[in-house]
Amino acid sequence: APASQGRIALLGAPIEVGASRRGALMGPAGLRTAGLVSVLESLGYTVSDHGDILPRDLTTVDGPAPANARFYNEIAAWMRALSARAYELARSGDTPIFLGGDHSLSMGSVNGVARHWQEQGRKLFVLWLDAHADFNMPAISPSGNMHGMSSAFLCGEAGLDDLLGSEPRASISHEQLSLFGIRSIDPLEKAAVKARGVDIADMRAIDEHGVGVLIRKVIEKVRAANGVLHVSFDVDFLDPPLAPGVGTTVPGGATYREAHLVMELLHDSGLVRSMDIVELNPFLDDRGQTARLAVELAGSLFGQQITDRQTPSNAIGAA
Ligand code: EXY
Ligand code: MN
Ligand code: MN
Ligand code: MN
Repeated sequence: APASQGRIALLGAPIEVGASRRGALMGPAGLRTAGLVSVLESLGYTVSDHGDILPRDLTTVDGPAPANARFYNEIAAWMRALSARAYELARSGDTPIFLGGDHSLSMGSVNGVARHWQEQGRKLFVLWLDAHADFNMPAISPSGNMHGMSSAFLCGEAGLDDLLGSEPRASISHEQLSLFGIRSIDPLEKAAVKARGVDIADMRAIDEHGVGVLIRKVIEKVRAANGVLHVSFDVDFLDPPLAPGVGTTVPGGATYREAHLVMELLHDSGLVRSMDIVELNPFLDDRGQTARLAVELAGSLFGQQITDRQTPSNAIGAA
């Protein structure tokens, strides 16, 4: 194995009530079964698996819930616990990977990680690899499903203001969010993304320019601000035939090589400090193929190379 690369901490969050279909609670187990720990160890990391946060560990929330936010109280309880754990893991110096569970979990994981970096005087940028923008809020969501609200919540959009209770809310500006791979967006959500000027690489832009150019733009933005990067990877970013194990497939997603190249370039940037892997639904998967691809892609994000030819000469930041 290569020389020590540092420490990675895994934390599972088997939450599924943010989505409309059940089964994402099996996601953390699916990722472990597909070999996540051994892939990361083979790359030279020391991996500590902190297991899953469990419903019995949560402090009950039973206040009044905002309208059109399904399972608000349950999700609030998850997010308070997750934000606190994410903050502690980031502060320990480990690189945390949060295993979902549906995408609502990022409201807690990213908030906690961002709080840590804010204390260090570094801005946390968030790359949202997803078929969806997840930029709804209760006032505009067509479904009330909270996994469709997480990126907007993180940017401080109004409507879920007490979600984190006494857990400090990190401030992430719209400029720190990059949506990537988007191909399904609701009408009012589209207007909101546009009004806020959120940076968005939709699938048409990817078709026109290629993922290499567009990911380098994200990397340049982070580097110019002396920031660090969190990668929030929704497996529905991938094209459905490659990744059937997700409740919200949308045609026309990232190909196998596009997805790997995104991860390889992000690795070479040296800016990635944390990751979510979300929306894997093993109940819908085909013989583990989606789980295995998600693990492969995590491998590329953390340094797996085809020919061990590290940092192509044309990559951003190449010596
Ligand atoms: N935009 C739709 C909604 O808000 O209901 C669908 C959201 C699906 C979200 C998935 C996790 O990325
Ligand atoms: Mn999502
Ligand atoms: Mn999605
Ligand atoms: Mn703004």
